[in-house]
Amino acid sequence: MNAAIDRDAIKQMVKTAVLKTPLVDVHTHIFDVNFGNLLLWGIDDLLTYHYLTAEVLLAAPMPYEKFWSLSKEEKADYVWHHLFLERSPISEACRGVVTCIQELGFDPGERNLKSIRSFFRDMKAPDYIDLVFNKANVRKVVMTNDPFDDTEREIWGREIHRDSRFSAALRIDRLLYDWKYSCSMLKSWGYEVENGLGPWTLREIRRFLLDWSKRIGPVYMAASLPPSFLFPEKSPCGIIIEHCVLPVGRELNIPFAMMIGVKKLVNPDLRLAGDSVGKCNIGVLEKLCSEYPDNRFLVTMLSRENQHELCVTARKFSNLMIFGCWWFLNNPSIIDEITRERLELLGLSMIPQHSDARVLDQLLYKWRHFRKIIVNVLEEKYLDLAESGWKVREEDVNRDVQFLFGKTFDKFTAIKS
Ligand code: HDL
Ligand code: ZN
Repeated sequence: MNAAIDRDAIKQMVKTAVLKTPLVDVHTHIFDVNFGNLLLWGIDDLLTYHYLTAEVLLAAPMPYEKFWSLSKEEKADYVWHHLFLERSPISEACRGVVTCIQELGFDPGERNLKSIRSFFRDMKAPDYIDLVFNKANVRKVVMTNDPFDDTEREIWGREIHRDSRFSAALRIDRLLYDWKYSCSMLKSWGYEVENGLGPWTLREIRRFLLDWSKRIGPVYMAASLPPSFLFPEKSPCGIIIEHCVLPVGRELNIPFAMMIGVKKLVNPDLRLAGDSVGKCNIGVLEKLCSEYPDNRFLVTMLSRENQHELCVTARKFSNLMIFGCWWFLNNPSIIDEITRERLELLGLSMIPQHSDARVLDQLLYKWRHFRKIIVNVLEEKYLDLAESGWKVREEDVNRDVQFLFGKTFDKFTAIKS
């Protein structure tokens, strides 16, 4: 007869393990202090996050060019007034700001934006990075590094002392999807490339990828891809992936991170907030994983409708690792659903979440909100195990959470943990 299950003890093990395990955030848009103003932080950057831009222009429409002409503080005031004071901040992006304010020791109930702003006036970026990483219990983040961004490229050209908490990722969207532009840029940087993507040009693109990999030491190469992404394809994207990205990935032993399903700028007037979502063809992933067994693929998909088939596909290929509840999926109701189906179909062989943080402070809320959800889901899974007679031990739960919170990623990207 099974010993009585100590349900409270199991719940406590899970909660403790999830809260105390420092995690790796495998995809963000934040930068270490070398990158100056590219690192966004503080209440006004939080309030002008593009998710909130979209939401405030629903609640309180104004002509786009008028909104974009406002200063950052004026935009933040507009968001605060219409989304926090005129109505409850009930959306996930609004709730996130409230959580950040609370995490920083303020009483959000006072609704006092002025006093929160004064806190940031004396704060310095290096100190705030330490504060946020410690409070969010994050041990490492992966940046998004775009060689075609002029500001970023200039900084990488300097002798910089890297912060080991910030890993690099080589982001190649523009190489794949704006070949005319990126061809001209590569030419200006001394690569002998032609529009025609002949053998010599492909060799030079590989040299470009290798040069940048040497410069920034990426843990993966990454690109966001549209719902219509097909492979193989006689397009610049398809040709460059086949003849440049995949060979370089094998040579450097780093994965290609494909973030699939974004429909760029369905409303261009919203700028960064103007992208939308579409379901993609999972067969493309089956083909890539099966035909390139020596490449590894980190994959996240934007459409909720792709999630179950993505889980099933991840069961078929050990060179495929799925990650995160990306962007429009990063909401409690969907995170709960996706995390359950991933644990049920993949066990611990998946990376449950990334923050996609664009503002440093967002690590505070995105991870607090996610930890709350995965505690509930894991409690249920371990209690189910216990009811089947398995002895749930604290050291096992700690080990499992370490897998989910970074060890699996480090192993898949061949990084020493
Ligand atoms: O392409 C990406 O990396 C996306 O995450 C976009 O940056 C998007 O704008 C975003 O911030 N999503 O959370
Ligand atoms: Zn992103």
